[in-house]
Amino acid sequence: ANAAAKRENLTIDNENASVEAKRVKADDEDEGKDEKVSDSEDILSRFKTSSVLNDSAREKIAFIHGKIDDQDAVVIVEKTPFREETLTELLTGSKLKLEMRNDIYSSYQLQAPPHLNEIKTTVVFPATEKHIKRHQRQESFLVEETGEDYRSITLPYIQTQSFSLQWVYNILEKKAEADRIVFDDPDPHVGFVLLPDLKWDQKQLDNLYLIAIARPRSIQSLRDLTSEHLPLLQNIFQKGKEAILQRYNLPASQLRVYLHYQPSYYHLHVHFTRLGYEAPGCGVERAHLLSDVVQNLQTDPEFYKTRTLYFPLRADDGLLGKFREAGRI
Ligand code: GTA
Repeated sequence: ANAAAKRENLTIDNENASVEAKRVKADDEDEGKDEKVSDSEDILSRFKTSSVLNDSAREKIAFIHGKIDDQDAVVIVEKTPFREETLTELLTGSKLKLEMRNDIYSSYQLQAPPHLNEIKTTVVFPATEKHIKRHQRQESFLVEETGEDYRSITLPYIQTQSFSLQWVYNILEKKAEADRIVFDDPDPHVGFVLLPDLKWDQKQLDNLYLIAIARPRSIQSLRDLTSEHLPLLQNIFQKGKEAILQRYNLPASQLRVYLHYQPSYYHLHVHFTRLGYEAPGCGVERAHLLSDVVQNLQTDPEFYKTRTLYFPLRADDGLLGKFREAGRI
């Protein structure tokens, strides 16, 4: 295709905190011509499904493993929340197919126009074995990790087995997602980049999800934090909250700000999610509130180096195998 790639540039209107989507053309050579041209739009036409790794009727999400040109891929499809500002159009502008009627009750299949019936889709391609495994439905086990376990079991494992951080460096170096950045503090010691998380389509604030990626590259996780990092953490907390208030008109009292332990990606980052939204991984067994982390480090500079931390690991996680081999579970 000779046409240019397009991207969705979503902006939030501060005044009424409603989200407004604006289509921006990266190259306007083909104005008004072919809509289906960028990589992301035709990559799935070559997708051959191998298996459904996991799905949830309640969350309306499915994780699918397949191949694209004989290479592994993972596709995540997720039905998105309703948007208040399009509900009227959805009800008045759709076709209704009657399923049953009984007295004052009736049920229908509503056939919505395509622009009100979008499915958020994430493609991981080429995907590694680890990407495929981590989306598979599986039992989890709670692990108890002492500071010594971290040094002797976890650290050697994550040094060899972690996901690539290329996407993180691309963001920090503005090689990817530069147009999505909400706030950027360039300071090499306390700076960070705040931007929408991959999981958020930015269409509504109900499931707001941003991540703040720290500029220093040497902090892998909560375990590396000491009181020396308090200025960085406080800067992320303060400026992150201010940027979200300014851009989305959401006060700090509406936010859940936390770190994961274990994270999937071992480069320090902080999750900012809407309080009312049950984001994946926001449970007590994995999320550590940033305000607690700050207080713990103020009380004990070595808190996270010495304390026993608890977290769930999936049955086929290699790290769980290492804890088993060491007789720690
Ligand atoms: N902006 O390229 C990226 C990108 N990547 C590769 C990851 N993230 C990205 N954000 C941007 N661009 O919140 C985000 C992730 C995550 C954060 C890393 O960075 O979405 P973490 O290291 O603590 O890892 O945080 P976490 O939270 O475990 O991430 P993971 O494993 O991706 O998600 C946890 C659970 O969420 C999964 O088990 C699954 O149930 C669910 N999930 C995963 N991906 C999706 C998805 N695309 N849509 C919906 N649910 C998903």
